[in-house]
Amino acid sequence: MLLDLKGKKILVTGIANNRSIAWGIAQQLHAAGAELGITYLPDAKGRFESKVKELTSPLNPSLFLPLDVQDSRQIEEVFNSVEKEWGQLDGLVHCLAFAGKEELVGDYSATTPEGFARALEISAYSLAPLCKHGKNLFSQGAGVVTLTYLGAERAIPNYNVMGVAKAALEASVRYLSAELGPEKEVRVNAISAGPIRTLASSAIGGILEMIHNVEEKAPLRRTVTQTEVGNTAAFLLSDLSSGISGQTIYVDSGYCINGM
Ligand code: NAD
Ligand code: IMJ
Repeated sequence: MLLDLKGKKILVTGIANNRSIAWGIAQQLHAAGAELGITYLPDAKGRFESKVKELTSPLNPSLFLPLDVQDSRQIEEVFNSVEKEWGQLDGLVHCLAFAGKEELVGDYSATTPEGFARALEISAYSLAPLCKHGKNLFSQGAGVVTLTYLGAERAIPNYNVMGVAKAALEASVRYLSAELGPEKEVRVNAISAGPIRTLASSAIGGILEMIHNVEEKAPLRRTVTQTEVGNTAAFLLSDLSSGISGQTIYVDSGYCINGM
């Protein structure tokens, strides 16, 4: 097999349910032979934990850990476990974002400083501490992949502060790529996915309109699937992409090439 992740230990964040993009990624990484570690966002009632555990158990993850990226102790504990159980890290998937609902409707100028800080902290900043803690554990040629959206570079209705966060995330990918490349050829890249119906998109006004727009105008005349994003993540975490770092790769049916 050309695309081979056998022997690679990869940590996947951002699985909430069976529609999550991170779930599509985890399945394709598993299919390519990777050994997986899964993190979930802990909540008071433990509902996410049991749901994500049940969903991911067919992939036999060798690590299953709570991670709220706003909690620096949890970040430390995740990497302590990676060090103890794996001793190395060959891949990291950052597939999470959050902004307050009220920030994702109406005027961008109405964004509050608290709303701005929270969206940027969770959706963009979090990649930096994950890479910092991963630094000593990354193997030669390890990969980091994050998820972004076209709203980073175009004004897309209601995306608002998330667009600003994704712009910061894409810039972070370039800075982290410059930082992590020299020593061990660790590569950092982003996948810019087209609109997909997930928990994080279905709650949004105008998502169906955006999807219809893609179906009418994208070169492929259809939306993309979680599996297609997963296949690109597998490529970016494999040795097949050994020359690629600091990039944003579009998995969007070609939508972003259109002039209008
Ligand atoms: P999702 O709701 O399934 O995933 C979002 C994840 O973020 C959830 O698992 C949630 O638990 C996690 N999360 C939120 N706050 C967190 C925190 N403080 N700490 C740790 N985890 C936290 O939705 P999705 O669409 O699969 O989103 C995954 C990524 O894909 C996001 O970065 C999103 O911006 C990006 N993306 C989505 C689309 C789309 O149309 N769905 C398009 C392009 C990019
Ligand atoms: C999100 C908002 C506005 C327009 C949007 C989206 N379009 C798409 C999304 C057109 C495709 C989904 N997307 C790319 C995201 O990154 C979503 C992030 C997000 C979603 C929610 C919904 C529920 C909530 N907070 C959120 N924070 C971030 O409370």
